[in-house]
Order: sequence, then structure tokens, then C-alpha cells
Amino acid sequence: MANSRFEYVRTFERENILLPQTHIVIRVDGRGFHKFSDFYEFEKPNDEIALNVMNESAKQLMKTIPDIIMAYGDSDEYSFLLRKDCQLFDRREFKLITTFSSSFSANYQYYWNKLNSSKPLNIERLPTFDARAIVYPNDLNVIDYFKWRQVDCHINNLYNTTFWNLVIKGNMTTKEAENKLIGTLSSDKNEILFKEFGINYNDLPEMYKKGTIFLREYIDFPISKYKEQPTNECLIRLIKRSKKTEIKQYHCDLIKDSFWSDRPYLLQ
Ligand code: DGT
Ligand code: MG
Ligand code: MG
Ligand code: MG
Ligand code: MG
Repeated sequence: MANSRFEYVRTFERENILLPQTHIVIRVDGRGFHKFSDFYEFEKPNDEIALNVMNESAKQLMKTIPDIIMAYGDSDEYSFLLRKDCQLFDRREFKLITTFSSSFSANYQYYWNKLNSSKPLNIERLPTFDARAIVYPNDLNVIDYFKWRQVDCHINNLYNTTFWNLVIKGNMTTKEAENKLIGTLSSDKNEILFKEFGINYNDLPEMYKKGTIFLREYIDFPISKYKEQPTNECLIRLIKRSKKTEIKQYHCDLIKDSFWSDRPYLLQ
């Protein structure tokens, strides 16, 4: 770019470089989806099509950004884990989060039109997503981060499932249902679902109870050969050797430790 006497204004710009050699998690979240879900008359408590729009949008983002090794989502949010040594945009925070939020929003509109074509988007209420980046210094923090999101999914889903059954099938007003649930434990909600509506919470779809996980897996990764966790050097060698990756979708429990120990490359 040619120099001009105006160029000094560039010195006012700011950058924030995310700490090197730390795990980066970027979470996108739908803006005002409480109203958005009302406006487009989402199924309560879970709208399968809307959740699939979220999932396809996340999967597409993973395809276009190879540094994403894992994604976890439920409701109107998705969290993306980047490789620890990720150098995308030189780890410039603003470039990362604006790219994630705009790409996710664009993907969401595309997949909405594709999967939900009976509900055309209204210019007054387009879906948009914010994004934040969080850096975590060690593996435990990252694991606890994803456990936190999955526990949140479970708590919200159990509450919402019970709440909407009381309203829709139990003919309660939303206020009455809210009052009935104040101070209840998980076991109380399970009992209401079973006794009043014949619903066994455990039988509900895994996607609703556990959210959705996408992993970039090494197809030929010989983890089964290792009785214990391979050493770091060994792991790096294995990762270099196994080149073939595939994005796989799960709705499983990531709170149990075997989820992580079976896939040591997620945190490498
Ligand atoms: P924000 O994120 O601060 O801009 O505000 P909201 O309204 O997006 O709040 P948030 O993200 O805490 O909550 C997500 C909302 O989206 C929540 O009100 C429930 C709604 N929602 C998400 N997925 C579904 C669904 O599958 N069915 C229904 N009925 N509602 C959903
Ligand atoms: Mg929020
Ligand atoms: Mg939201
Ligand atoms: Mg949310
Ligand atoms: Mg430019």
C-alpha cells in the first residue's frame, strides 16, 4: 500500500495476541435466541431442525478451519477447541472472533434456508452470533470447560423438558409451572416426568440430553496399542504418522475420563 500522510491513523489500531502455547476455545452464541425461537415458533423444549441447523453450521466451520480439533454445542451455542499450536491469524483475537461469529452466522442462514425452508427468514429477525475467545493454560481446564458446558446442557434440558410438559400436557400456566419447579432437585423433576407424564428421562434423544460433539479424529490412530497414555514424544510421532482425519459426530458423555484418555490427540 502506498504511503500517504494519512497513514498515521493506523497507529491507533489495537491488537490482542492470544497467549502462545495455550488452548484456545471460541464460543459462539445466538443473539436474542429467546425471542428468535419464539418468532420462528421453535418446538419446545427442543426443535430438532433448529438444532440440526446449529450442528451443520458448526461442522461446516470445522471443514473450513482445520485448526478446529473439537466442537461442542447445545441450544444456541457452540464451543470450538483449536489446536494448542494453532497459528491461525497469528492468534490475533479480534480477527479470530469476528471470523468465527460472521462465518457461523453465514453458515446458519445457509443451513436454515436448506433445512427449514417452510419458515423463510424475515429481514427484521435474522440470526446472528457473538463470539468470545478464552485461553486455558492446561489440559484440565479445557476438559473442565467442556464438562461445564455438557452439565449445563443437561440441567437446562431436564428443567425445560419438565417445564414444557407441565405447560403443554399438564395445562399449567407458565407461572404455575415455574412455581412448581422452584427448589426442585433433578430427582424431583425425573419423578414429575415419570409419574405425571409417563416419560422416562433416560429414554429421551441423546442429542437433547448430551448436546452434540464433533471431533476431528485420526482414522488410523493406533491408540488401542497403548495400554497407558503414550508419552508426549510418542504422541507427536503418532500424530505426524497418522494423516487421515475425519470429522465425526457424537452425542456421548464427555464427563467420563475415558472420553479424553481414548483421544489424547485432542489436547496435543
Ligand atoms: P443472548 O445470548 O444474551 O443474546 O440472549 P438469548 O436470548 O440468546 O439467551 P441464551 O443464549 O442464554 O438462551 C438461548 C435461548 O434460545 C433460550 O431462551 C432458549 C432458546 N432456544 C435454543 N434452542 C431452542 C430450542 O431448540 N427450542 C426452543 N423452544 N428454544 C430454544
Ligand atoms: Mg447468553
Ligand atoms: Mg443466545
Ligand atoms: Mg445461549
Ligand atoms: Mg482487507
